[in-house]
Amino acid sequence: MTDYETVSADVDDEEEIPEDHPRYQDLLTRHRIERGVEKGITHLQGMHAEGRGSAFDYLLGEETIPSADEAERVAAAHLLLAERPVLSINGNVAALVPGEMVELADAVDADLEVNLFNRTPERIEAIADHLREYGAEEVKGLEADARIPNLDHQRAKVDADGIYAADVVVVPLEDGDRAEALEEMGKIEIVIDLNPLSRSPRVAEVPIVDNIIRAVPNVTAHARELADADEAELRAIVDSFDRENALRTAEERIRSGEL
Ligand code: PTJ
Repeated sequence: MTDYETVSADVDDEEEIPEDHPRYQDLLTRHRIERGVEKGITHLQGMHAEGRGSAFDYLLGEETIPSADEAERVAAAHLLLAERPVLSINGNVAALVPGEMVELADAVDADLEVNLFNRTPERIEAIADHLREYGAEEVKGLEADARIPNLDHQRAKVDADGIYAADVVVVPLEDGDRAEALEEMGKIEIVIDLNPLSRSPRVAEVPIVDNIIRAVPNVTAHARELADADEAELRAIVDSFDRENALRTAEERIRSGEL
């Protein structure tokens, strides 16, 4: 047995997790979700969601596969082309990648909007405060003065000048109902989800089958690299993308077990 296996699941600070631990990303993710629950940001159900995600990530080899990297570049191009891009934040996203979402919003000039399945005023406030601690200047989702049509749960509540009016929406880690309803509204959706069979990546214009902790910084890196690209170049990147191939490649990788 190595010393690594004795790393406690309840370390006080994520700095205590050794970066060269073979399961570093998984330990870091679990730690952030636990802290999110303690801080009132992440719902307990978020732990189940994380468990599902981590099983798929294990089978993907816990790395960004080439088709996901391509999808992340296409996502960056869509966000740079967008008139009103919005990044949707739930309790898992806020716990896992708060600073990374703020950086991406900054790189592509997007809004951040809190949108929750298990919506309470306390959680909305806690998440908005958390994002502000990580440098967000404006956080949408508190007004909730518009509704996504054909969706009868809390996730229908959006800001009229946020997700409701957006042309491109980043939708990470959620089930498919809202993704389908947003698609019916004609939005371009970029979905980050480790399960290629889940409904949300299947309705997305750009399905990103990757762990959000790797995906978001990589979309930002692509956006920075494409910052000076002209519209024709960005459109060519977007048009060349084959979403079916991205989903198929990820599923094959997971099913084959060839790491
Ligand atoms: O904060 P709330 O109240 O809005 O609730 C959020 C949760 C996550 C609880 C809610 O949206 C939910 O129950 O989602 P699901 O239906 O469990 O879907 C989550 C999806 O995200 C699953 O397909 C997981 O495989 C995937 N997933 C989990 N962790 C990650 C992930 N995908 C990428 N990166 C991850 N770290």
